Amino acid sequence: MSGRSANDPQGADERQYHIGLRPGDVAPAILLVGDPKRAKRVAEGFFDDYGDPITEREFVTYTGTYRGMPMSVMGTGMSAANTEIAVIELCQLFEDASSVAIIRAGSCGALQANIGLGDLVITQAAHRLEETSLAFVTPGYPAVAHPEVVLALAWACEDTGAAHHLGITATAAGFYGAQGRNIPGFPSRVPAIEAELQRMGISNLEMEASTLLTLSTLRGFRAGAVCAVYANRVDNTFIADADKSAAEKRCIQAGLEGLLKL
Ligand code: R1P
Repeated sequence: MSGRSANDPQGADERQYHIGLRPGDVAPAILLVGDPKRAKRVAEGFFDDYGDPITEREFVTYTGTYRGMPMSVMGTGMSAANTEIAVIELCQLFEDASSVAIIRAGSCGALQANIGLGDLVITQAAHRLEETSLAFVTPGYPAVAHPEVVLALAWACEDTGAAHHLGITATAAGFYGAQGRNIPGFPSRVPAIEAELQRMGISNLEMEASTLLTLSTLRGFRAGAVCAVYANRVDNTFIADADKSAAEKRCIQAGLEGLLKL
């Protein structure tokens, strides 16, 4: 036997099993992004300096400084399940969870006509349509962004002039069926979900925020999310490639400036 625990299978060197990180490898100010290549773009395009990336499976982490403040960026890959692993293992790296702040800088689809392609949506709370958080809390449990993170992100957007909206984010369990997308041969069982969410006043739809926010409340760290709008589900439009990179940059900058203000 290895002496390792099945419940928490970190290595003897204290390296977390899936994310490959040890205490001291990451700063307590963390930007989470879905796309691992976005993590690279954050380090290369925004950090003052940074060390070699640490990679394990699909998780990739860079640690450096942003405008003099130690920060890390982790690419988690997509989904609530990946977010659960990333957040729980990241929390094992810190003795005092209250010192940790995590902001997700993601992409999303807008559910309201007044939210334009390339705008940013700052999550105030999330509607939990994923199942990962149900393993921790009951269906009615609120997934709420920390108010200091919401204010920091809104302030960051004001500072940088990024068009932004505050609202409720729905977090789905998948990209196609769970978000009502009908692909030939793969009919969604919930084809009207975007119209229903729109009627409920929900701003945007993505796949990670509610898991992050639920776990943040449980563990006691500050968390929030800001997403760039790549699609609008009301008029069925998708951002042009030429505009996508600029929208991603605005989102990353909002997230990093938000962390700076916390
Ligand atoms: C789907 O294309 C992915 O993009 C969105 C969704 O939440 C999902 O992860 O976020 P990211 O761009 O951060 O990955």
